[in-house]
Amino acid sequence: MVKHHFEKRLHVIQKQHEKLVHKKNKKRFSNNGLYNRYKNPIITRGHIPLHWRYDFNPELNPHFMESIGFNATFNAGAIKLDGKYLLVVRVEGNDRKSFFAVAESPNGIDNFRFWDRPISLPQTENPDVNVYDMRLTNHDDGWIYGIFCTERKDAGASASDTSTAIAAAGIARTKDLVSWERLPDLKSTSGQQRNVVLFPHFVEGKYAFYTRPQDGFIDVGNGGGIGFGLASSIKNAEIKEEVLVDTKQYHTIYEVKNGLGPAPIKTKHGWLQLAHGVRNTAAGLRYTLYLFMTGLEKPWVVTHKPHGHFMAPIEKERVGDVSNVLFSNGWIKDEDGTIYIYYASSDTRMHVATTSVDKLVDYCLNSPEDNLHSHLSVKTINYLIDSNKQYIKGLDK
Ligand code: M1P
Repeated sequence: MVKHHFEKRLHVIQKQHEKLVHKKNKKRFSNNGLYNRYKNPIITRGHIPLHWRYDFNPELNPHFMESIGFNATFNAGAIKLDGKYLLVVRVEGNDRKSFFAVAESPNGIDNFRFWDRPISLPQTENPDVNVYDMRLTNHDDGWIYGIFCTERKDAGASASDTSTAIAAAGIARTKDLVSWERLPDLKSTSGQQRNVVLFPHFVEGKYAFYTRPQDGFIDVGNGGGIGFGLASSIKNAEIKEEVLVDTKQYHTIYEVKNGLGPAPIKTKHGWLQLAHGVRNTAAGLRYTLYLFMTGLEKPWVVTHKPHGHFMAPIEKERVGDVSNVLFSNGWIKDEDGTIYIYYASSDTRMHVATTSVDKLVDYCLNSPEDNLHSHLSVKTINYLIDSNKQYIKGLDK
């Protein structure tokens, strides 16, 4: 009887799992024409392999109950290797600890399946309490780097303060996403670091990082934002000086904070950059994605920046563990110019949107900037209305 119960549950759960993993995705029509969303999320907690969750021994687990629970799968780094679309997913357990696990797809839009085991990340002498949000960079030096946030309890906090953490950029490198070498955390003078991204090329013979000098206690001027700095060595990476690339600003979508997403994509017009901006609302923080371009020779100088957000949470994306959040730290450019944007909604599940280098460059080059005042926004709209009227009048002639 018990055996029958075990087998029945096992059968149902396996069937459900396989159905979910093999579910085909469907491109949705896009009104803005900038990118296409897809019908289904690509990775959810339901994708976590069953052998990570259930004890398959009926003697030990006669009711076939889940013994290790998972809460969310989000904020994934992305890379294409040997023709496979690979995401290094932030997996969060029911115990609130995040870790990294690779999920692989043959086409980048569906059939994502986790590898056999999560990544066993080597530790430094100061063990991580929590790790999250890895950015992958295929660097000129031949390594694939994973830069991620590592958090530990603030040793200086009072005994009654059980939540203050110190965040730093952890650095690990690999050739295959299976074996990882851990290097010392990034050191910088601007306090804590989150959202750090390694630039793929050497700059002045040094490793170049996009940083986020705004979490810490040291005032970097202009209120902080996305920064950029150089480190002579990666084995002991230290940034002594950061310049600001994109500062947070009053009454914008990045008024409270911003951070770079994935490593930039090179185009002949400049580097495409995807970032998230955070603003406050009465309902809490709102995270949206925005796009800008930096110079080819000076990848720390913004050359084009369309107004406002490029992508914001819609429909079911709006709700989750931390609602009203879109976050992206991974994208892949294919040989034919297709770009796969991997984004998470509300710190809960992963999605994909597809677009192309041409479309994103066109958007960066030709969309109006944020002129920071309502009356100037109206002026920009009127400019488009006028030129449309003139064009349509010309058609009538
Ligand atoms: O909850 C939203 C995001 O909050 C943090 O991002 P940031 O440091 O830019 O504010 C991170 O915890 C991120 O993982 C999370 O998605």
